[in-house]
Parts: sequence; C-alpha cells; structure tokens
Amino acid sequence: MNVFTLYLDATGPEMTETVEDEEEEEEEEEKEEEEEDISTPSPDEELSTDNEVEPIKPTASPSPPTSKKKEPVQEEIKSKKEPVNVVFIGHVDAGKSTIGGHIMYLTGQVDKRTLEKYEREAKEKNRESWYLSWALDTNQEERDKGKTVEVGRASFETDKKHFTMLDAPGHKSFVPNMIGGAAQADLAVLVISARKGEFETGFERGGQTREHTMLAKTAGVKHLVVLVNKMDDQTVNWSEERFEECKEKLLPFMRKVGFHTKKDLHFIPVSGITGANLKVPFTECPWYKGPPFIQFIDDLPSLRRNSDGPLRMPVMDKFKDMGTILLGKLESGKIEKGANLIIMPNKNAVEVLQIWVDDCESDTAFTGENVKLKVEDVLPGFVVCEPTNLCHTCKVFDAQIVILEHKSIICPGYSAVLHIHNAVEEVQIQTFIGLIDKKTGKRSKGHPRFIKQDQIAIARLEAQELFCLESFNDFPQMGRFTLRDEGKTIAIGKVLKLL
Ligand SMILES: Nc1nc2c(ncn2[C@@H]2O[C@H](COP(=O)(O)OP(=O)(O)OP(=O)(O)O)[C@@H](O)[C@H]2O)c(=O)[nH]1
Ligand SMILES: [Mg+2]
Repeated sequence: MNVFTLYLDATGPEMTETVEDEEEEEEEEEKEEEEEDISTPSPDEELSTDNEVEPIKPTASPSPPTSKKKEPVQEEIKSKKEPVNVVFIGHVDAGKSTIGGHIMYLTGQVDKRTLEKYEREAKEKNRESWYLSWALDTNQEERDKGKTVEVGRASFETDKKHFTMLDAPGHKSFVPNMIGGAAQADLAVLVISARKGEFETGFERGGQTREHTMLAKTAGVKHLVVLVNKMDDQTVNWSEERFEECKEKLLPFMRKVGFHTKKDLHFIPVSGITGANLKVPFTECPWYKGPPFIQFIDDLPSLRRNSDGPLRMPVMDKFKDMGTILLGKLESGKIEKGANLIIMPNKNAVEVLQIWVDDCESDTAFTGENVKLKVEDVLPGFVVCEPTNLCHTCKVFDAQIVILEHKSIICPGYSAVLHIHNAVEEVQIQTFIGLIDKKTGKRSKGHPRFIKQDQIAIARLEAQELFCLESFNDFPQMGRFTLRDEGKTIAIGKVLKLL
C-alpha cells in the first residue's frame, strides 16, 4: 500500500497498512492485483448510479426518486457514442501536442493541406519540427515559443467512442492550467520522451513527470497510458532496451502514487513525429506485442456514469458571445435546452438558452460530455445544479491532508491556494485536529501544533469566500483537492466534513 492510496482512499481497514517498506509494497501489490481493488475508487465505482453518489442530500426540496428517470436516460444515451475525456500530461517538450496533432491528422480532424501550411509557417519561424503541435497549440505565444500554455482541446471519434483530447501544458509555470485539464479527465496519457537525457530530466525532482502523474491520480484518473515517445530519435532507434529502462525506472514511482502496475497502467512505444503505433501497429517494432494507442483506448472498458444522479456541472471557463457561455464537463445528471437551473454558490437562477456538446448544438447533454451552455453571468468554479437538488457550499471544512513537499513546518494560520474541481480559493489552516499514523492508520490523540512533510493530518480549513464542494465520501469528484503555494503543489487532500 502506498501513501496516496492510503491517504486518498482511506475510508476503512486499508488505513492500517504500512507505507515505508518497498519490498512489502511490492508483495502487497501482487496481492492487491489478484484481489478486486476496493481501496481505490475507480471512475466506474465513483460514478456508479447505485450507491456512492446517491448520498448527496437535496438541500432545497427533495428530488424525485432517481429510479423513475433511469430507463429513459439510459435509452437516450444508447443512441450516442460514449464520451471519454483523455488528458495528455508529462514534462515540457515530451511531445504531447505533437502526438495530439498527429492523432487529429490520423482521425481526419486536420487535413493534409492544413498540416502543410503549418509546416511552411513553422519553417519560417525555425520551428519546423513543431508543425504537428500547431493543430493544438493555436495561439501565437504557444507557436512562437513551442510551449503549450492553455489546455488545448480537440475531439475525435472511433467506432465506439467519442474522445475529447485535453492537451495539458508541461511547463511548471502552467501547472494550475494542467490541474484544470486533469480535473475533467477520465483517462490520462503520460507522455515520456525516451530521447537520451530527456527522459532523465523529466523524471528528476523538479521535472513534471512526477508532479503530473500525482496530480492526475489526485484528480481521480484510474487508468494511465504511458506513451514512451520519440522512439524514432537517433539516440533511441526503437531500442527495446531503452523502452524497458524507462519503464523500469517509472514503475516504482507509479506504484507509490497508487496505480496498480498491471491493471491500471499500459506502456506503448510511439513516435509522435512519424505517427508510429498511434493508429496502426508499427511493423518495425516487432518486440511490442500490444495494440496501437487509439485501439487500446477504444477497447478500454466503458465507464459507468451517474447519468441519473443530481445535475452537477462545475464551470471550467466562461466567455461572452451574445450572452454568457459556460464551459465544463457534466459530472452527473443531464441538461435540457430551456431548463431553469441554479448556479451555486450564489444561487443565481438561469435559463439554458442553448447547449453545445463538443461544439455541436444539441437539445440535451449527458453525464461525461463536455458542454457549453448559453446563460447569464457566472464565474469559473461555480456549479450548475437543479433547483430541487443543490450542491453544498461552505467556507469552513475539515479535511484530511498529506503534505507532499514543504521544507519548513506548517502551523495554523498558514495560507495556500486550494484547487477543487474547477474552483480556486485562498484558504487558511485554522487548526490541526489530529495526525494519522501512517503505519497503523490510527488517529493520534490531541491537537498537533504543527505538521511537516510526509505527515497525514486532519485539519480545519477556512476559505475567504463561500464556494462549492462535497465531502469525498458523497461525491469524490467534488471532494478531492490540491493545495498549492508559491507555484508548487504542497499537499493533496480530501474533504471530510463541511461546517
Ligand atoms: N524525434 C522526435 N521528436 C519529437 C517527437 N514528438 C515530439 N517531438 C519534438 O519534441 C518537441 C516538443 O514537442 P511538443 O509536442 O511541443 O511537446 P509538448 O509535450 O507538447 O510540450 P509542452 O506543451 O511545452 O509541454 C518538438 O520539437 C517536437 O518536434 C517524436 O516522436 N520524435
Ligand atoms: Mg504542448
């Protein structure tokens, strides 16, 4: 058992596991991999219509029994392809945008002429090798510097699924943008550069490989596909040995973060530049026996979603275009055109004037889809709800936090920036209520005066403003968070109780 699983999933007996010993960890993992994983709530479990999400209590008037609505919603959904959000994460320059751009070309989202145009323009800027990334890096700054800043977004379809690609920035200055992307993802794709020296830099402390993997896990991503990229590079040359070396170095860390190395992880050697192993198997790499990337993600089991649950759509962004347009992922429930909804925490009543699902106008949007709604004025981090079943809001809450990285001790009064679903709030630690012993999982008696790196504590936090949240047990997507300070992720946490 590892510190993240222990911490994030600590709801019962698994809290008693130890975290220190590597060997023990491996043994335990073997065991866990044989058994059904009950410690990590998978997206399926989290979104199951049957139990986990149901406990959210209506805060306005009671909502009608969900079982009545079940049949029609499931029927309507059957006519649509399953939506899956895939976030591309990894160290700067690993090749995330290049792979994303190549996938758009291979799936017919960008045509050859547009790519040739990008190639000519990129050449003029002496950025020839970057032309594929231009399909996703659409603004001038990104193209001039060759670095993604905003999470790029594009979609493509396979026979079974409708994929939305979220191309996260790898540079450490843009981690908050990356968190926004990861918060919406069902599946994460970690891109690693196998090029000599680049893998090593990306994986060192301070490299974004570790932080991104950890943040994706915190955001609730269950499956991680690792694309070992730049296999065509002359320092790699499709070497199986280099592929295995990268994999072996990553695995102990992945385990620590809480991924089951056999069930949740899959490694694929690829080249974003040549497109090898992205859509069709690459014959010059006979030692890789698995499917190419797109086939692999198409064949992953379906995510069972909470389509019949209460309507929850954290607002990711907004812009004005003859009215206010809200962007976000529908985490549960469905929205129909003309519906009268409430935006929390301000309790603004709004009417849905128009709906787009991945840029196509639609009369209805379902759970898991990326939605644009035209309504009146609201802010990112607000949550769209039904009038009969509002989400919770508060300023003061108790949470379990684990300090990942902080040089000095942390005392009450300490302030940090809380990232929870799409909300970003300044919070202050009021008191520490207890410490959790990592070995026994037991709570210590008495209030600690301070906590330090690697400790797990229960703390009372206070935000400056009222914001939307749920307890982790009721609704994990809106109950897990990250605390950041001075541009670094210092802690991850889960909400225990709203006060
Ligand atoms: N040889 C080789 N170079 C690649 C490959 N994929 C990407 N590159 C190069 O790596 C550089 C960075 O690629 P990007 O796609 O912009 O990387 P990124 O991960 O999106 O970078 P950020 O957005 O800044 O985090 C570019 O020069 C690409 O041409 C590959 O498969 N092989
Ligand atoms: Mg990029």
